Amino acid sequence: MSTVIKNGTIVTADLTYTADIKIEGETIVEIGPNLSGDTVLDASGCYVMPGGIDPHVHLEMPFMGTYSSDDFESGTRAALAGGTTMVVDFCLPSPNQSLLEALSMWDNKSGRAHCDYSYHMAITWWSEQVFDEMETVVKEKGINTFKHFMAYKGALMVQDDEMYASFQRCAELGAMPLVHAENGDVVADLSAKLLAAGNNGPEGHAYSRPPQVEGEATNRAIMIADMAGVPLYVVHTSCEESHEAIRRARQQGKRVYGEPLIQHLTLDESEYFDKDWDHAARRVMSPPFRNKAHQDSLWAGLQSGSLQVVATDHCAFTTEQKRTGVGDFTKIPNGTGGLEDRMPMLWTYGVATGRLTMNEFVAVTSTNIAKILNVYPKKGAILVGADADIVVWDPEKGKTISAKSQQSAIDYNVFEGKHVKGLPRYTLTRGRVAVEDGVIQPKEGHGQFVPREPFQAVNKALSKWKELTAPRKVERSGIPASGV
Ligand code: DUC
Ligand code: ZN
Ligand code: ZN
Ligand code: ZN
Repeated sequence: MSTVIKNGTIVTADLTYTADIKIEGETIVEIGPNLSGDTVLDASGCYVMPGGIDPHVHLEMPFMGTYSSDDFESGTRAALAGGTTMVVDFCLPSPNQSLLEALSMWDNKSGRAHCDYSYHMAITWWSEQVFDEMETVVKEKGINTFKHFMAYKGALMVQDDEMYASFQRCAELGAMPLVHAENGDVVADLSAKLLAAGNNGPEGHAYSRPPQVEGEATNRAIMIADMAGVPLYVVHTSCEESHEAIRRARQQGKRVYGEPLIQHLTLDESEYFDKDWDHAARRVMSPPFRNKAHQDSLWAGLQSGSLQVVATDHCAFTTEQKRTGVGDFTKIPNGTGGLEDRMPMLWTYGVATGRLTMNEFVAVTSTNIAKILNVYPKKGAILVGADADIVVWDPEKGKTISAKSQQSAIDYNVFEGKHVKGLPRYTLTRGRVAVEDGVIQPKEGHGQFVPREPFQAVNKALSKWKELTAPRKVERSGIPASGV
């Protein structure tokens, strides 16, 4: 059985051209004019692009005393509805838990996925056991990325010595560290001071996490990565301070990547000063939304290439869950949704406004991520032999975003009321049509784990730090006698 996508304009990260695409089973087998097949999908008036990859989601994640409310079922259904065909979740071992045991818990949850997925492994504690298990995770489990939380003091936060040790281990194994870059000590101190002063509303969350805490941590992680001899991926880059550090590192030849979220690109800090508590608390996430100057910096980074990827950090909590934090903003579960809306929002606010070209859109929603995570060209490509993860994008199809019609399990949407233009006509996940004429055709369990090989060349792109600071043995005569 073959499927042909006809009459569309193919848009990849570097080309725009007219051709049909033929799919057999799960794979693209031919690209060219006048193809025929058993099933024909009409892409007239549409752009045919690699399906989106969201490299940063938290599905059914245990966090802040609860679980994020979208699981692999609703989360991947939301992904497909918005044109995303692969997600990367975070496997989060609890303190003292074996990485491999945590992984088997994640495998139990992900079996319901509608689209393909992978995991980043979080380093939430440090020991010889973790050091040893990292090798199995990389060599046998197909995971080449390790996440480090520099914030969430007393819970997920790693210390600098642990981070340095883990980064060196990543270097040995051909893995890449990721960081949630916020200075957790400063956040804890600012939070305590705000609460003591009676500032306990959701806006306190934003005051407790100014751009400086992110800039400091990003700089620190970049320097530690350089000393460990490993590249670095900075998740949810939200401000100029962090972007500036990434930009400078890249200019120096360091392999450092930055990932703005669609939320930070399109929503600003005024959301926290809305008069009702629920509105603000629903938008509490870390890092918090910033002002317009920071947003401009993020857009500029995508345009110039100093930032490479747009993600969501999808971590959805209901209003009821958010209300755990009434009277104490530090107890509001951190996280917002966005999986279904990332691609339409970025198209509307990026491509339709002229900030991004269509090719840049494909790069930052799919191809760059596939390359950075080492799954290209199986994912992120329209090429013969690639997985048929494809979105047929109708630039004329619009809607007003509303919680009433979303796939996500929560009761609100942070983009509520925003009008988007540009939506999937078809979304294909490994050849299966999961969105048809805009209507979702879900199939639980269709999604498969995508293993990711260790990186080959990553440890070569370092600064000259090691050479420049290599210890020199100094021969001395005249050593003073002790006690002099
Ligand atoms: N930030 C959030 O807002 N939620 C999940 C974890 C994180 O770092
Ligand atoms: Zn984070
Ligand atoms: Zn409101
Ligand atoms: Zn996250």
